Amino acid sequence: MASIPSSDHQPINTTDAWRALAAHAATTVDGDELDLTRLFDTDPERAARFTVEAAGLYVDFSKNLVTEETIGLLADLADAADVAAKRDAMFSGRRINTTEDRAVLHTALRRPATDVVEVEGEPGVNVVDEVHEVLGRMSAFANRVRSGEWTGATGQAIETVVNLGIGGSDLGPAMAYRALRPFARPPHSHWDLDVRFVSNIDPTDIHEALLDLDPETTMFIVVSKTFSTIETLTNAKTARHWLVDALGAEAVGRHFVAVSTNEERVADFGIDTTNMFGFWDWVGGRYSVGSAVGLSLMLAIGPDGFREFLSGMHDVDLHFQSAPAAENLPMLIGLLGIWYGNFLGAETQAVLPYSDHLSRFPAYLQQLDMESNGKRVTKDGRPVTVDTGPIVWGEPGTNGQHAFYQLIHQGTRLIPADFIGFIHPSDPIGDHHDLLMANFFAQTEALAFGGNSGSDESDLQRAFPGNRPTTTIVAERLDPRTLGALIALYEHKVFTMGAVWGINSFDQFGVELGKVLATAITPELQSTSDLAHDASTNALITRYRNHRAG
Ligand code: G6Q
Repeated sequence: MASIPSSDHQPINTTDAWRALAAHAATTVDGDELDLTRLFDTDPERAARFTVEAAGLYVDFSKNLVTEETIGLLADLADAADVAAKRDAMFSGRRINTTEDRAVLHTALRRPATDVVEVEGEPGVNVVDEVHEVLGRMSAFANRVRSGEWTGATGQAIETVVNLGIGGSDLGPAMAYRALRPFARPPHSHWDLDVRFVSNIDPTDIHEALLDLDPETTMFIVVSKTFSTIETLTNAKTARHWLVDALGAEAVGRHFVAVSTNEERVADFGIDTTNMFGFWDWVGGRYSVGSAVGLSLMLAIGPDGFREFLSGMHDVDLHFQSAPAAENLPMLIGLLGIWYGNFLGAETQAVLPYSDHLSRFPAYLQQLDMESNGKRVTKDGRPVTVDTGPIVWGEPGTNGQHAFYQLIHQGTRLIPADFIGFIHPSDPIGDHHDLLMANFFAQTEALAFGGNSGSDESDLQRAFPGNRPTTTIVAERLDPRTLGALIALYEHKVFTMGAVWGINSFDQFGVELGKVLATAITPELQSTSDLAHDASTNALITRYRNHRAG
């Protein structure tokens, strides 16, 4: 097992770097030195100096509440926490997920075939070879389905793919499919391969997904790392009944494939393991969209599109590994998160994509960030001494503008926000895109510089104080490569923050608790046995039982 870096044995807030930032925060806030209007007025070069471009992403940090000194001190903090050494340990296959004794190698999923990476303690096994072997099988399969060569049991081509998975086995491909739908038409075909995602155990989810589908042209991908998740297995059983009722049991092999690390359970479920695509324990669920978990995405956008998506991730991996902290996009975004969360009192982080295709991106980042850094114990088992992961939330613009932006503009809380926009529209129609982007630029301007300030009371109601921090991320267009880059940007942002706090960003015991608790209550709902919960839970279950029976 990888040893815990010595920097993690010292509480981060007792380091000189942390104290220097605390002192800097006190003087700059009290001295009103973080006033964006003044910072821009006194430094005509500010926009240029606080903008970094890498991997196709143009990121303007200048509307953040920072000076060059702040960035220098944050870089010192990254040094004190050994972020670069921890990053290198992750990329090289060290078992940095110490509670589960696992390597963390989602970055190996997007490496070129010529690279070599071995998991610590497993010499001689190049995981990159294994990755490319599975990618090759996925590509061959995707080509067969997309060309119509793979047929269902009655000889018809597949027109709809239903992904059955939850959490990390759903959010990544669901978000990415929504983002890249304009790239989803198989060449020479007359139909768009429709991909649907069923995750919730609520029967409505699968009911509505199957309502208008034809079993003869439908394929199910059961995605579960463990192949023991109750939601996914329940949905998979329901889907199998639906198919078998229509086409008979012998049809299952043509209509079901699996993505999992657990071959035995896949076989027990009745899926032919030649139609199974594997991945590895060193790929965490929320980091798995670049593995076979992304099979539904590959079926939609094709193997070439999927490889572009992986290349975008790899571009950011290389940048994260090589750029100095002050020019390193994921590190900067992560360190700004530390600045706002730990020194300026922000509790949340908004993510506001100006693209309807990114409507699931905030939810995706919510899992990535909150499941990774929602931790209260450091890697060496002591309670943390500072606040950790922020609450991540957001909605696409301009919808959010007509809803919650009020609070960001005029509320009492500090809400740092990332704005994400594109030069070219995914779906060019009239002047929609210019109108969208006019709002995008106007919002960050108003948040930074405010307006309408007056002195009498009615003016105050209408005044916008400004000085609300934003980071603006602009890319040419939302294509597979750009989406890959955006995902890796945030993965490594989350890594950076976890590394500074000295926590393990790669386990998720909180998620696992939910799986255990519900399993205990399910039989109680279907019996009249005595209940031994707290009084509230007993009363709720009893009411449910009585009213269900009624
Ligand atoms: C992700 C989490 C969690 C997980 C789901 C599904 O990092 O661990 O969201 O992905 O609980 O698990 P399975 O893939 O094992 O079904």
